[in-house]
Amino acid sequence: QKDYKLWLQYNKVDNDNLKTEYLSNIKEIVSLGKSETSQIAFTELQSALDEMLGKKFENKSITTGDHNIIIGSKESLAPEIQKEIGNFDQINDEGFIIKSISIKNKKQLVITGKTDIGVLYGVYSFLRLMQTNKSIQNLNITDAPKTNIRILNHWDNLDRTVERGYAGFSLWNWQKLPDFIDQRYIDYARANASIGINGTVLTNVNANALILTPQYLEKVEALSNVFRPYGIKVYLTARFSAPIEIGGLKTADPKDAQVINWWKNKAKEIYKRIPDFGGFLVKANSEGQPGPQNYNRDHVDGANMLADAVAPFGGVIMWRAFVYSEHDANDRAKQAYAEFVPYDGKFKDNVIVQVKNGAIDFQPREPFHPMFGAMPKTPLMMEFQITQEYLGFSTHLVFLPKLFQEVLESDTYQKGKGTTVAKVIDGSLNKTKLTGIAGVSNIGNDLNWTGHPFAQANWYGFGRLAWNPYLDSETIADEWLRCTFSNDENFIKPVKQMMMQSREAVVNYMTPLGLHHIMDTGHHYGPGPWVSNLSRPEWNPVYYHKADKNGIGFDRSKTGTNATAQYAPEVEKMFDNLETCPEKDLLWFHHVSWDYKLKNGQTLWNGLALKYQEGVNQVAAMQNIWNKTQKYVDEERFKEVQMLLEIQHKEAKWWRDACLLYFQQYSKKELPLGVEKPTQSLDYFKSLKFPFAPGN
Ligand code: BDP
Repeated sequence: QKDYKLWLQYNKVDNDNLKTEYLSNIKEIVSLGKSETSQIAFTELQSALDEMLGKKFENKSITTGDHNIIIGSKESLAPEIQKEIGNFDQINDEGFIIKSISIKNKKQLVITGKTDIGVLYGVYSFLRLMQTNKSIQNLNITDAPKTNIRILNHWDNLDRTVERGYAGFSLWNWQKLPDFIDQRYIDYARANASIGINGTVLTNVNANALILTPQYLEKVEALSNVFRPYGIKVYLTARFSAPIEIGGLKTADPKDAQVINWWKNKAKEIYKRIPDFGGFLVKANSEGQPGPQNYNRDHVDGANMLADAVAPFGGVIMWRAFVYSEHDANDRAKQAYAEFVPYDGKFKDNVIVQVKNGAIDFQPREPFHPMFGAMPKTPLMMEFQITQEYLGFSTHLVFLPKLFQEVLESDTYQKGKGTTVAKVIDGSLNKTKLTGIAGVSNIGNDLNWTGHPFAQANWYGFGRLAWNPYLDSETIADEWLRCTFSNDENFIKPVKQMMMQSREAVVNYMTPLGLHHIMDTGHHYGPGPWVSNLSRPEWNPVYYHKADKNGIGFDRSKTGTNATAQYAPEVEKMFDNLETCPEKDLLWFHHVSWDYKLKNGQTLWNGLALKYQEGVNQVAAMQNIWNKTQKYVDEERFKEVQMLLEIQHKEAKWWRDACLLYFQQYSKKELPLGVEKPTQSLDYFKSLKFPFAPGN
């Protein structure tokens, strides 16, 4: 099945000139490495070339003729080849060099790196060139990842349900592990390696301590053995109260000697099985999860205690900053910053604080999190959400790298103009040694992995941006389309355009002009701006939009909660001032009247209504584009995407109508010309219930 193969389709090269070029440049393959990883690299190259060029190459151990591909790590290369490659110091341990060289007047193409993993990444990169129909003559490519930890966070439970998962059940079959190794584990590792992902947290942040018992660790060990040759380390979530739940202790106080000892021994036990175990991801004192504060200790105490336990083995602690308390609900957006920034410089070296891209929670659009750039003495890692919890699940086509790029490019101004979030994340700004990007996975056991065929692009794009946070999302879309579907320009151009506009479309039909968190209760599926009855105020949509007869929006400026003061002065000023606050963030930072004049001269009410309509129109335009692609796409994926876009269009209208009818109660104004009239009543929309929405 095509969509199972993801972006590794290796379609036949049907351009004759190109095929001739490829074949004349690849006469033989010489693979020098001996490791399992080297074997994987060779096999990948061999089978990909077979599929693309219809020729099966054997592994020749020596080079006699010219125009061979030589793959192997630095130390496996003959000295004269090493010399031709030049400076290996330009790359780190995971980097690679692809270079056309001349040895004794014979042209050769070398794919090398300092390690076999680097070579494997080089092979995937080389194959991507061919998959995107690029020339392979005279190559000289040096590339290395800009972050250390490029990791998927699986919110997978031990019963195989996936929190916020919309692509079926968890891949991990704990019941059959460790003895049964599903082919899927191998395919998963290969797909990740092909985009440079080097870590996976197997379990949900809302953790279950059972995973740390010997019975489960044996299963984790089996998975880590599968992933290792692909350069992927396994990590687990640590439930802070595990010493009580599975250790029989009376407390989990991080300053208690027995507790400290328990974690030390647990770490020892894990590393005995899994010598390259990555470490722990921890959600503590957040949304009811246990943590150090239960014992009047703080995040530093908790994180450092665990850090000490894994430090002797080279492990890291990824400590999440996603915290907000019901006792201080005046502005949830301010709480993580308020709680964590005072801890700057207090964490151990092997702790990295994991921060969501925005201060609320994975909305279709959020301004960048004010913590980025504000903790110069603490490694911060990015947490993006690949699964579309608030963006239409796996039903809506939304190309997320556009969102990711917007965040990474945001200028924090923390060290003057140009101090972008990307520079915080890759460590270049503050010379941070430990760096990383996490993505909450959208993968499940659906045949196509991600539910929506285009959601594969979000997994792909996440990996590419984790490798290089400066990549352009349009380049990523282009690559992905070519590798996944076709190189035909008549297909690429319009479909790329469809992907590129899909992010703005979802913002427009769900939460335009800075609105946020108005999704329905619990499952976050569909509109629920009216919801006001949840026990914690900051769980209710009304808390976020604050619509009343005077207007709409959350005043976070200095006349309101003053959340803007958490940004650097330049950014604070920009957001604070109505004149300079970007309209895309308007209602995030300001409560403005229904008659407020937007830059295009429309009143806020009319502008808002027109944005909702624009979102619907954009989805219709996406449908138009897709409907013309039939001849470039296999029947199955064509139809799937077509049906999904049809649902997306229906649901975009649902969002528009439900939200506008609801807000209209306050604005008391007619819908402007150009906005379609709702065909249902507000009561109808309110009556819709989704008790079985997935991923809850
Ligand atoms: C929210 C999700 C919830 C997660 C939480 C988290 O609704 O399921 O547990 O974030 O990130 O987005 O911890």
